[in-house]
Amino acid sequence: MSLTLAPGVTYYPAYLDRPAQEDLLAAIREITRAAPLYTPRMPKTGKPFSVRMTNCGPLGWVSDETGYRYQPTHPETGAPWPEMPAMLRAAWDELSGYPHPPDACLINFYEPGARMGLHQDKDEEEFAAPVVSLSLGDTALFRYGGLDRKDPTRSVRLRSGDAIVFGGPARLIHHGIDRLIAGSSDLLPQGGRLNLTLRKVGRAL
Ligand SMILES: O=C(O)CCC(=O)C(=O)O
Ligand SMILES: [Mn+2]
Repeated sequence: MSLTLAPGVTYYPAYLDRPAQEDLLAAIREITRAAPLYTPRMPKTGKPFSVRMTNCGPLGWVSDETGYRYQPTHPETGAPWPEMPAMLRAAWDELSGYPHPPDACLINFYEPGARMGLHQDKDEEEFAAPVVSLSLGDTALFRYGGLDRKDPTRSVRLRSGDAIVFGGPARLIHHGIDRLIAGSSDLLPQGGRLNLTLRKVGRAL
């Protein structure tokens, strides 16, 4: 089942059932053993993000004082990012409508008080591919607006197992996470939320 929230924004409530969420969580735990969550910093100011991050796949999104970018290695360990689990590739194939594999999966970990300000995903070269996002753990208030930062916004609650895809006319919409709803899921024993965003970074040949 899917709902079109706006042109190019498709929401798939309960896309992953509980066993699939548990499998994905196990795969993420393995990834974080090889590529630990780290605290990114804002370009220029160096202010730490409240969200911790890691990546899997050939490329990973990182942020530090020098800027935002994709790179093939973990910023702290220097090791290549772990492989993307097959179930993420399967989700991309099912949801993206795009004929090439993703080359990056950003993994965001939100502790109960973490948030993510309104932003656009625009560090990729290939905007013909959508962004496919999966949520695990506590429900989050996802805010989305338009191409202009000042456009009106709406919000949707992303629950554990939900998927949301934004592409086509919505590929560059502003979006962010206002807050988590504490205690809304028992998937993560300590609470909090994981979000995975699959992206095609480089141009397809
Ligand atoms: O956590 C989310 O649902 C959104 C994450 C996001 O927008 C990003 O990582 O660029
Ligand atoms: Mn984003």
